[in-house]
Amino acid sequence: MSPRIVEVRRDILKKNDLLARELRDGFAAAGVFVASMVSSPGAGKTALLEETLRRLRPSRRVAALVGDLATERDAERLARAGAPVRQISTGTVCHLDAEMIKGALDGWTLDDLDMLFIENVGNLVCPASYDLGEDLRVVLMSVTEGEDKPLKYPTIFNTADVAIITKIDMAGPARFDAGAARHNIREVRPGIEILELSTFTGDGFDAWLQLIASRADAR
Ligand SMILES: Nc1nc2c(ncn2[C@@H]2O[C@H](COP(=O)(O)OP(=O)(O)O)[C@@H](O)[C@H]2O)c(=O)[nH]1
Ligand SMILES: [Mg+2]
Repeated sequence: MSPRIVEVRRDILKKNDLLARELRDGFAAAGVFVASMVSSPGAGKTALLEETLRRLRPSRRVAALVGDLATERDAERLARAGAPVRQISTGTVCHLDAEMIKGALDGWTLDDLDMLFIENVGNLVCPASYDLGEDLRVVLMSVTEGEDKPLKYPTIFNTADVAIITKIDMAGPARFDAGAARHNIREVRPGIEILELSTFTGDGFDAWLQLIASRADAR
């Protein structure tokens, strides 16, 4: 990369960081806990969030923002849980940024919410550098992706607060080595909390809900 391009990129990221700080202050002032989800396409973010919204909704005022290049499909799936949901269509952009979050929140009263979930565009590269003002960044990795992905895409893993290994109902057929996956995740992000779950069978799901509730209550 030439110095000029590096400079422009740095300015963009700085602008994003300032706006993300503004968002974070606004969320804190309104008492909204914000969790963002990142993963490769198809790791199970929408399925996990749909079930999360459904299970939290009786006791918490939850909402979601979901980013994709095109279509409203994920927003339609998440809306089935009965929570307010907005889709952010990024066009050709491979990540969400703070400005998109700010725009998508337009017209929503943060005081009416307890928790906001953000599903980022499915991608293990671009979303890593963009702070969205979230309290918790969760990276998902499914058992069919290969245990080496944390080593190949370290930035997305070492900027996350929690890692979830998804689709553990398929661990056997995928010949998934959980020990190796955990080792590789902690190689790039020492000490990170790692959960294993299946949205389909519900195995491990309670631990995820407990984690979210305790992080939200602790903030
Ligand atoms: N076996 C299995 N498949 C899952 C699970 N969760 C999601 N899937 C499937 O994985 C595919 C991608 O899920 P989706 O939620 O759209 O992933 P996203 O692209 O990360 O939002 C879909 O076919 C889901 O039905 C799970 O716990 N077990
Ligand atoms: Mg999705």
